[in-house]
Amino acid sequence: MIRFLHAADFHLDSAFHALSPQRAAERRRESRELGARLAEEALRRDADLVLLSGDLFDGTDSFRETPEELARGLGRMGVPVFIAPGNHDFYSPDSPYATVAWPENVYVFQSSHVESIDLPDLNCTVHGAAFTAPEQTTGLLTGFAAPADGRVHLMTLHADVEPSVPRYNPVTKTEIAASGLAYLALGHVHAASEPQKCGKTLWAYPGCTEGRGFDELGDKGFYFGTVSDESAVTLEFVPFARHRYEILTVDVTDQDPREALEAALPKWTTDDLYRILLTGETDERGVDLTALETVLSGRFYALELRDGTRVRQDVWARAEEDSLRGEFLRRLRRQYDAAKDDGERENVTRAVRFGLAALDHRDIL
Ligand SMILES: [Mn+2]
Repeated sequence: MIRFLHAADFHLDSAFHALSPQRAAERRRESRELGARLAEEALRRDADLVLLSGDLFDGTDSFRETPEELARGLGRMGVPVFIAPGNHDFYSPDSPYATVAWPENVYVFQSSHVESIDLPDLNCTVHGAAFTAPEQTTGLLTGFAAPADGRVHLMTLHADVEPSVPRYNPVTKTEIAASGLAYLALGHVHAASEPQKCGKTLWAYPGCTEGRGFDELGDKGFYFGTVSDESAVTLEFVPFARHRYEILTVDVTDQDPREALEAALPKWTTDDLYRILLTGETDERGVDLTALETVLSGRFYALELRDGTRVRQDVWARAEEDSLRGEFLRRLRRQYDAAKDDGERENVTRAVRFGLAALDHRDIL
């Protein structure tokens, strides 16, 4: 039996634009420890080989320490490691794959033709190919068929399965079924896919190892797999991200916003980045986002609060009053009813709150 670790899309040295400069620098520093952390996992799980399916670096101009640090980590694994460069980290003479000294156990595919490396001790052949430019419009798997030689055949590729536009190594399910591979280890899609079968070939995307924004939510990690001598594959998803991005919507109607929010949160959030949207109805004072943020921010790695609440119906009810307040509410009610979208309604809601606060000589939140 062969035990393998399959990971992809590290995107090391990503800019993390949405974070504070301090947090962004911290996350880039942390991300450089990924190789060492993965090595620990590979050793602890007794992996026989490691498949890395591209986009390990976010760009071709990464800091020099980043690939050096990754090379050191992968060297510590002590087992064969195969890298198939992707569109962000395509192989070229200037790429870190060519300019950094990679340890002997690391094999980087360099050409846009499938190469095959035999591992006789494991009765296994590992196939792979590289992006050599930011785009690869023809499929690298096209025409490939592993020989029926009794060996276990694995492949690592950065690829897009049945894409609408063929820019990133388009691969068809028919080609996967015809490949004769036991496992096709893919990279490129940042959400982990379920293991899928085409013919006798299992394939999967492990997704990225760390989310980088609110479009990459929840657990991120890698696949750990086994292949039997008969080429039967099992896969286990291993959550591995240091920080998760989560979006939470909390209805604060008739509740203290802080209590409603705390009730909706899981226990451990200190390592995670949260976007919390408050919805529902509030009185004319609305929600004090700044105060909420002050008391809660320590519970998160980063917190972003958004106010999507509406003013309660009984606030509008006073539009009937024959007073400045009534006149003000009547005018805004007309604007609210005529609003074309949520954004406009939010603006009117804000105007109601500010206006009523001014009329009552209250401080606005
Ligand atoms: Mn990619």
